Amino acid sequence: MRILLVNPPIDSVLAHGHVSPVTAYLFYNSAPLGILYIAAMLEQHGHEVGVIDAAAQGLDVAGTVREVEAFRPDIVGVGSFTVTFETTRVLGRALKEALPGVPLILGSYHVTLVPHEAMAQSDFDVGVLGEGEHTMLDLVDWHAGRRTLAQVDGIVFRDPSAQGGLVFTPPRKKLRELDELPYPARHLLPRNIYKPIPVDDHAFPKFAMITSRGCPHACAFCQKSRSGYRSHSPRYVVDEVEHLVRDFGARDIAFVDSLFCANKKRVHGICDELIRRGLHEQVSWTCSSRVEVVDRELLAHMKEAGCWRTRFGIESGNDQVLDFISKGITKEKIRDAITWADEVGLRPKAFFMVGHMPDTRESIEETIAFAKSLPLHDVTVQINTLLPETPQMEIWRREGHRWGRVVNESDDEKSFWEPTFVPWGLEPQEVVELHRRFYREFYFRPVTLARHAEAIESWRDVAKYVQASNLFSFLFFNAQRPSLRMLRNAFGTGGQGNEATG
Ligand code: B12
Ligand code: SF4
Repeated sequence: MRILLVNPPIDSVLAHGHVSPVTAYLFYNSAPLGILYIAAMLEQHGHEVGVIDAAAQGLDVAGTVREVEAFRPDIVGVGSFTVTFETTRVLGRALKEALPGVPLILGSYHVTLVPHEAMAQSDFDVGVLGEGEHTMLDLVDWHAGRRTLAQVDGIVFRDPSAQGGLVFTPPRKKLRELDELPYPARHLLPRNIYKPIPVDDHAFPKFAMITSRGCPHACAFCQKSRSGYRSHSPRYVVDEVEHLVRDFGARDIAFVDSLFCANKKRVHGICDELIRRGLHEQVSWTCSSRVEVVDRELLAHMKEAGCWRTRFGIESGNDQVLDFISKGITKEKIRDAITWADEVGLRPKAFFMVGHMPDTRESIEETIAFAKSLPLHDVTVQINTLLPETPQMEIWRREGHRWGRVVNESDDEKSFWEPTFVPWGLEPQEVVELHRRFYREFYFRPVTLARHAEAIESWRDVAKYVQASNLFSFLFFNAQRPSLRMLRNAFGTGGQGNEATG
């Protein structure tokens, strides 16, 4: 059977007139691994599979429909996050008109989290809830007449005679033996279309890999909280690294697991195996961790095995906020982990958010000061957004009025970079100003500039910073293009810059 899997275009995002540089980098910097795992599984079972990453390939809805038609698929699957759902809805309608007899399957986070809403608002025939590898194989069987939809676990499908017009089948069991999966079918996408953001661009080509699924923790803002952690064995992980180096010429790998370092023994095992096979000299890598999991010994071993960066979720520098978001970490632990990572040469990067429910101007200022007091090399700062089915959304439903108000209902690209939820005591513009100030205060310091200068080894490194000047001016000044006046203001030679917040 011919099956086409699509990562949707971002027309609704583009419709805002001007795509922010953050979006331009974020939407195109990593392959859709979920889709590629499903594609690999279908190929393994003898099907002809195509993959379109419409956003990364620069296709709009009309262009995507043309590509889909050209493939002549028997089944089309589209995977949508919440931010891309609006375009996915439009794409679904266009595909239904162009290919009326072809079953349209909707998968990935949005339909999994809010299935009633996603199905009610779209023309997809079936929604796949959770992991899609085995469910898609069963759906192919259904299309071939070998089983009914009711016999496919983990889906929602339309049935006018059912209550609400939808039937939910029993949940699909989570995959236990991840090592049985084939590697993601990266060969189905054009080569090297994904470009890392400059501060994450260590060596190219760079590939994303995922070595575990889910997360045992329960941070209030996160959709991965308590999602059942499972991992690949060190051997499988290093086999895949070897495959990426040998078959794709990988020079850098981002392990994009929610929590790569959940299990120290496994990470030591991966490091031992990378070193044993000499891969630590051929490819570098980065990963995520939690501060309370790592120790100096583990971080040093990672460095020896080729890791050049660890990413830590810190989120706030205020104790009450850390408690509220159930981060389960203390400032002391944070300081220890970041200091060790820096000492062993891992160039630590941290994620922060401003606009947590209990945040005030003072707590955000405390967070900025805390970030600056740590030996961090880079930060990513986002504006807190209430995502569906997170513990934070539960709090909002229960007692939201205590904490603040929603100022923008949209789930579009503005989420995370412009306020949607604003705590009482703060104005939306103030949150934006504090967010951009966080970036300016963190980066425009001799110590951070020196750390970045140290990492510049070639003209390519210089060029990537120049190319990203629009990204920096957006993050630092909330402006689309850099200007000399902004820089003068930033370095304190021209008074306070209105451009920064205007
Ligand atoms: C890598 C990653 C990215 C990469 C690649 C994204 C991609 N298209 O895969 C990049 C950097 C581009 C990215 C960007 C963003 N991301 Co992101 N990302 C991740 C991350 C860390 C890993 C995703 C992954 O590869 N998982 C591994 C695969 C195997 O699992 P999977 O994706 O769940 O796929 C399975 C099922 O979902 C399902 N499935 C998936 N697709 C399809 C398609 C079909 C047809 C079917 C049937 C099934 C199906 O089957 C798959 C295999 O079992 C996750 C967190 C996480 N650990 O999962 C966040 C996550 C997915 N990202 C998230 C967000 C919010 C974003 C951004 C909005 C960030 C931002 N601030 O702007 C953007 C939006 C990008 C976009 N185009 O929509 C949220 C999603 C929330 C939501 N409700 O949508 C997550 C869950 C993080 C979080 N904890 O909140 N992201
Ligand atoms: S923020 Fe990180 S540690 Fe917390 S629940 Fe989400 S994935 Fe897990």
